[in-house]
Amino acid sequence: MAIDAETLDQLLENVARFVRNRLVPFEAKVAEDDAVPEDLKHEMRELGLFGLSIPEEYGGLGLNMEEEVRVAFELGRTSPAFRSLIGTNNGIGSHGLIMDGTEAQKQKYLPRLASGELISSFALTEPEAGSDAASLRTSARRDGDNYVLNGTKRFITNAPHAGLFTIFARTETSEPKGAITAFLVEAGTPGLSLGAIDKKMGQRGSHTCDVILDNCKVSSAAVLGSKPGQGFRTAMKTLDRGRLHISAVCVGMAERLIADSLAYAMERKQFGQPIAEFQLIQAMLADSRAEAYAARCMVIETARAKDRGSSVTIDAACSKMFASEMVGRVADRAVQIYGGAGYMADYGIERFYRDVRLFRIYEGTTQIQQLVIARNMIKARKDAA
Ligand code: COS
Repeated sequence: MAIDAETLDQLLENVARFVRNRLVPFEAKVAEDDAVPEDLKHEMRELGLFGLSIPEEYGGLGLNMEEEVRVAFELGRTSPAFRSLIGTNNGIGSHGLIMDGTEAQKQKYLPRLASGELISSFALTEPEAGSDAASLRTSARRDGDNYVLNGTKRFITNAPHAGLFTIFARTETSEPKGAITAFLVEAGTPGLSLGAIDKKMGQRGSHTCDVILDNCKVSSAAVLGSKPGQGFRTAMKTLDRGRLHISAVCVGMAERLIADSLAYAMERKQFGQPIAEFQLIQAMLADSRAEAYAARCMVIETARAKDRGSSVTIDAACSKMFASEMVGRVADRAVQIYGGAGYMADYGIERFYRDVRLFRIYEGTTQIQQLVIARNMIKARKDAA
């Protein structure tokens, strides 16, 4: 469902102001403390940021995809740790439930996810199943009306804060991919425990850890959508959407880095003039601007196609591949424009340079996006023949 243009403009303005006035000043502190302050989390809840894409009937803002990516452009303009906090509730942690959950499951969890009272986590990746998600080994053994889960999930975003996990596990059937089932498992369920918080290259303030399942017993009511064997499709559909959201965050981050680089280049003088007057600096600014604009157009266009009900598997993968690689180049040029200052922690540019590296890896590496794009092109051609 879409909101009216005036409400959207107001929301975008509020988010932009919040990012500028409340989040940007805390970027360095969040990285240093490796934590988002509680009062900022509270303000994010007040703004409705945890429920951007959750339908209104469950307490969210009910944004459609285009509206959501426009908000993500704004949220992208600061440290990704802030966006990451609300990212799972708006994306991979809630959309499996929205698309495939039963009405009872939606009623039970979505309102609390929308308000931010509950944080969600999407537990697909395992030590031996990253890109090859279908090879996951976590098992779900039927035991009367229950399932008993065993296995380890790795690098699970927001797991240390999560109240609700979507756990993908293999139920016993003969077909390998068809045997994967998604379970809604609440934190505190006996047999579910967490590993230590991972130490990462960047994105400090956003946390990941292992989720360990040791004879974790859940009732069959925990099967997402109630029908076992649908989990892999749910995961793939969820990632289609998540990839588009991440692409929008990459665009916002690139735009921030370009604005900072431009301001610095106009301020910094060498050889008697601002370095922005030098054509070699201008070339870097122009390349970054053009690439960020291209990514913005891709994201908007794909979001509109999704809102029209078209399949966007290829275009979401194209957007994720292009936007995440693009922001890596933009961050690299930003360090170069800042020169020595770009390498120094005080200026924050090196922090963003480390932060953006993750965009090319999570929710499917660039290589997985290439594979998704090409395979689906071939499939479409075969289907048409
Ligand atoms: N939407 C709906 N269904 C989809 C789909 C999508 N986007 N993509 C695949 N499926 C379905 C297929 O139609 C197929 O169903 P059928 O068996 O009924 O035909 C099934 O899922 C298996 O698909 P496929 O054979 O393509 O699976 P593969 O194991 O060969 O490859 C990739 C799937 C590599 C694309 C998948 O494993 C993947 O995305 N890996 C990356 C995982 C990832 O992003 N991890 C990041 C961590 S999560 S934050």
